[in-house]
Amino acid sequence: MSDKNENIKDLSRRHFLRNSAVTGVAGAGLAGGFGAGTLMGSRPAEAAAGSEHDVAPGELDEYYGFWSGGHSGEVRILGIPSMRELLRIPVFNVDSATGWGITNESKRVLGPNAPLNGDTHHPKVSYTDARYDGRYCFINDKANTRVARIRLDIMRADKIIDIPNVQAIHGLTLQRVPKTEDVFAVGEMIIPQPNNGQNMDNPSEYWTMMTCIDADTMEIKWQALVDGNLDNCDTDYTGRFVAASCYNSARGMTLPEMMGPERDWTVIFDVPAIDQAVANGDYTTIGDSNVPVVDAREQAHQGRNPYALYVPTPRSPHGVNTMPPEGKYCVVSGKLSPTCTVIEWSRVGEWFDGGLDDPRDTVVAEPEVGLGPLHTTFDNRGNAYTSLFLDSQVVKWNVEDAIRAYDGEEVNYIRDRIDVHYNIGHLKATLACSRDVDGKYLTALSKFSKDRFLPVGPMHAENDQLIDISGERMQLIHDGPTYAEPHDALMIRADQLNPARIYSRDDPYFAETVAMAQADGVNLETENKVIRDGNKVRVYMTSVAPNFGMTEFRVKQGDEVTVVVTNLDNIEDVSHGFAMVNHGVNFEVHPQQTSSATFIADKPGVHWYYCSWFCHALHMEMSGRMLVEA
Ligand code: CUK
Ligand code: CUA
Repeated sequence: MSDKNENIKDLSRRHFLRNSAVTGVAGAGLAGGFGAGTLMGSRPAEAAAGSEHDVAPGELDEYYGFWSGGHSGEVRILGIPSMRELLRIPVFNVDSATGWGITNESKRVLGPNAPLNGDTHHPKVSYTDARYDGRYCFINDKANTRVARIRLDIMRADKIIDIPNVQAIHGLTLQRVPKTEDVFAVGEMIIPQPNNGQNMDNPSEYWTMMTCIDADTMEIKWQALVDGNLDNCDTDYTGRFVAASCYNSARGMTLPEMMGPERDWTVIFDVPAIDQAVANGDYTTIGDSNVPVVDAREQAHQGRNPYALYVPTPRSPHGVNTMPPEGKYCVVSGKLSPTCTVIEWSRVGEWFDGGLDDPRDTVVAEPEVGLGPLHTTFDNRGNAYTSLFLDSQVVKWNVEDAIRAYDGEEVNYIRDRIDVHYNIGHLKATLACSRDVDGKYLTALSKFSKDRFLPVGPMHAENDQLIDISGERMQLIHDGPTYAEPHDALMIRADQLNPARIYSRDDPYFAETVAMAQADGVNLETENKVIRDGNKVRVYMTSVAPNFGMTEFRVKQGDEVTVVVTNLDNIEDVSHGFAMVNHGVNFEVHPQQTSSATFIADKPGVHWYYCSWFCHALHMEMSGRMLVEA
């Protein structure tokens, strides 16, 4: 930001304060006081028009928002339009509050030796007939090449898998029709195949792949080898195709090399054709992995590639987004090109079925939208909204008009622009990845907040802004500081989710712990008992506010101790926690839940444990002693 802009902002803030004190309302005319020219189309005063979108204390939001937490490794749930953060779901991180990464139940999901960090980008909620069905949220881990599935009844991950043969899972998307059976995960970086220390010096032999995962079993169905680096992806509304943006088609290793060619690709996969190839045994495997790998590179095929269509797309395309509600078009955002490329899905079908010769014939528009287009979202009135990283704007444009312009007609397809603060990455409108798109709100995930919030040191908050898109012109209604670092988000109607209020005693999340108790002959709901098995000690206790069922237990120094707590409270929100002082152990035990953690009692003496979740007037007294004999 230049000083001049700073001054303008400062002025407009003071102007706003003065005017709102007088009128109590910030009118749209406020900015006009400075002349539209001075403000260069920036409309900061409209930020104050949010009162009609306020969610009063005690009132509930209209939408659930699912936010990626970036390199915090988590997924967050926000209420929209209040932008109130409702929950953090730990996934690829260790979480002190819930004990994710500490409990045996979470470690079973994470797997042995799981990395302690992650980088989530693209949360996607499962579909039935292209409508959100509220069953699962899938999320990628770019940092450690994993994919997780989160159960949306208990808001905990129940499966996390490593993806072989690729590095850095970035784009992630789901089959929409007839329902989510396939999960598509994009491997971003190109690597030698196999990546075993041989052939490291020949980048022209580095490759990456698209991975298809079974949504129910979370087993990998196949991988498809491609040309170039893959980036983002999205599916169509028939269940046949998945498209991925592909940058670095020249396979460069350095920035200048990666920016070489004028055009990269959008790679579109014919999913049933690849399924069929796998069924026919027409695949290889690589290294230690037994995942079927189908060769979808251009060079592997004489004539028409039956698995993948490479549509030349201007420079380093990034976002890939299918337009609702019918899913007629796919918009690929240019990033280094000021354009978006609109591909018509039915023409992709024609190409695969032999009806079109030139892959570019699938393109029906290529509007110029502004500098640094990254992602595109949609309303229910035929408009697209593209984030412009370099311009720090959201641009609204009409898709059918862009198609007419591409056909040579003189039409202006740009409808509106609004400044965002600052340098936006993803954006998403309410329900915009589903048939139920409603064109009400749009969230702009800005990468820099700079001067929008009180300074808190060198690390600044991100700024997730909410924009009202229900009218002709976009209106900024909320600034929401967030912790590092939301990439993508999605918003679904509140009625499309039906989370559990308390745990069910037969929840599979802790079924293995229940089975362990059964093998020990312990009834978790009624008994408090210590079972010794060599130097392994299992301590079973209940919790009912404000008491643990056991206020002391005795072990020997060096014992491996597993504490299992079952919360018998069955009133919503009466959660307990179990913290063992000086042992690095704390975990959640929500109503009717069983949780456990295992540690070594390596220090002789008295060690207190206490309830870490404020649960009762006598919460501080909810404690007990572990006596460790030397
Ligand atoms: S990416 Cu971050 S701004 Cu990972 Cu979807 Cu485009
Ligand atoms: Cu139980 Cu605090």
